[in-house]
Amino acid sequence: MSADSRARDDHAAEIGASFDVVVVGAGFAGLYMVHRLRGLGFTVRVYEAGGGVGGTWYWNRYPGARCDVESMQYSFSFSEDLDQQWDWSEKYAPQPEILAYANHVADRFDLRRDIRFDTRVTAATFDEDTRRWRIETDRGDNVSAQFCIMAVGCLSATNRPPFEGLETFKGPIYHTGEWPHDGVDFTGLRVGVIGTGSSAIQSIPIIAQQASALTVFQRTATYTVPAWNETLTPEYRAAIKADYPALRAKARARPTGFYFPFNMNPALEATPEDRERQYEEAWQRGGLPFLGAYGDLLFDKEANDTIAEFARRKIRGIVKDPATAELLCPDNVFGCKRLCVDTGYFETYNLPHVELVDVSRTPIERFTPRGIAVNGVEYPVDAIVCATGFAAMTGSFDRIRITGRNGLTLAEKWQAGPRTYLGLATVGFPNLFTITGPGSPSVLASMIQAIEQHVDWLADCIAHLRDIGAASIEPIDRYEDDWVAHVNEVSQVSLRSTCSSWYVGANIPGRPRVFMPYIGGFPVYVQKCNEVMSNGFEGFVIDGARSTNDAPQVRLTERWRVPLDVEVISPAAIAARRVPVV
Ligand code: N01
Repeated sequence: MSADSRARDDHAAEIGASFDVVVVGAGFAGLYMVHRLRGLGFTVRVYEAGGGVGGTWYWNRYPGARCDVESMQYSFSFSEDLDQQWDWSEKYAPQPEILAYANHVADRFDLRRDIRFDTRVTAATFDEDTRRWRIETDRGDNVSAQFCIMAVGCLSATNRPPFEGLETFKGPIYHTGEWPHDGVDFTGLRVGVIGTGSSAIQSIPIIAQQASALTVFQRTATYTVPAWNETLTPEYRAAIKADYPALRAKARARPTGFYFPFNMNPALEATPEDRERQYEEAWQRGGLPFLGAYGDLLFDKEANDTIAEFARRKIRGIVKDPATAELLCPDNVFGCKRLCVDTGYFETYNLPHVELVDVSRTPIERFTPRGIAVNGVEYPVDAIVCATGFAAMTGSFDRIRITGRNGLTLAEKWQAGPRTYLGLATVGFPNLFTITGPGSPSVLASMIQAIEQHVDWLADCIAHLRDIGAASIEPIDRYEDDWVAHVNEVSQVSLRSTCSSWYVGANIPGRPRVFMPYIGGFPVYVQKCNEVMSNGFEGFVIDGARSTNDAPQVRLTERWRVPLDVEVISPAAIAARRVPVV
């Protein structure tokens, strides 16, 4: 059944029902979580605000949406049969195909029966007497669970800037992150797009094909690398499938959680001619691996200047109008904001009906009934697309009233920035877990790998707690403080911490400026999680366990043991500032 063909979920409100685990969200994280928990015999209820599974890929249906990690890797790795039987059509699959994959997974593993769709969790409250969570939804559900798992996504809560005069605009206003399910036909319309991040860069070339006029409002110019997307041949797929586990293992050993060849040498030790050749080759391979051209690009500003200048030369070579080309040339650190991957983005500005408006110095003044005003000029448009991004990492938590011990809310605790232990849990909120939460590699790794590692860790953890009859688990202050300090310290060695990106919450005025994902690399992080578990959940206090003289038995999911024969990027390499990350 496709997500779109479903009737609205009309389940009667469940009041007083009790589960082992409630999972919030049925994106890739929620889907795999319910699969693992059910396999372990736990009772689970999943609540999903959308009308179907898929999370990000359910909501982000804007034209041109597709992944920018190669599909053969941007997919679940937990089932060899699934890997073997699913065929990706393109190097970077389009959104409908990724959504179809999510639906296939839900059907194949019979996951829907535990999911309540069209149901948004509004509150989660910890009851200190019972040590259970009470979960409430906008449909009147009021249930309890020993564990509550937030699988709410890192980029889910849309950022809708409160432009003045918004309500006066006569035409439709769309947000890329909440795109109409029936699609939008811009044929013959004058369209305004606000923003030039990944969503805009993917959608602008397609919208330009339909619109009679397209005006792009740019606040910050963006670095983007060609995708060189292509159809996958049966031979290519077969070659990977012949030893898929090997590719998956290599991917897990990479700082990014996905595999691509990279060069650990420093850019500044190469001659200008060698650098040029290296960058050109990397550009011709395209995509996010472009940042792997040298090992020091995100650590040494001088090295970074060389790749930034190369990228600017490319822009000037593509965009014919020199003034437009200059406006499109970013002047910030290359890869500091999330690198974009495009198909024909810069070329779009050579079309006669496409205009670029700089709003970096004079911001958008207001929406008018017929358009958008900037610096006293009204740009007439029939429809507006806000490609303005998300309240990243913490925005999805802000939409739920989460109350832990002593009446403390998560919003209060995270007022100055999110605080977690390993991005998995937070002091004051026992038995509450976050999948790819702030403080974990999450958005700096291939998301599906990051999700699977968290889900497996949590499944192993919850099974262990059941084995020992424990009532609750909660991080210890000191360990959380140390982890938050470590996440912050590691971020300082990277140039990524230097610009106003959504990684630091700076895309939205008023949010605390904190580098939220863990930048120390995926395998280093996985090893840390493994150690914590192997040491009997070091850094957590476990309450109410049966007394036993046995040493704690842990159930670490085998594939997350980092094999000794893979090259792991070590903390020493990070300190030496030689880590190609994307
Ligand atoms: O959002 P963004 P996104 N006035 O925050 C501008 C993932 N993703 O949805 O840079 C004018 O990147 C804002 O300007 P500035 C990926 O991780 C992946 O595009 O803040 N402009 C910026 O240009 C990505 O990074 C894919 O100065 C305003 C844009 O809006 C993340 O999601 C595809 C403004 C927002 O860009 C977010 O991407 C899509 C204002 N008031 C997304 N407010 C793949 O390819 C904001 N902007 C897999």
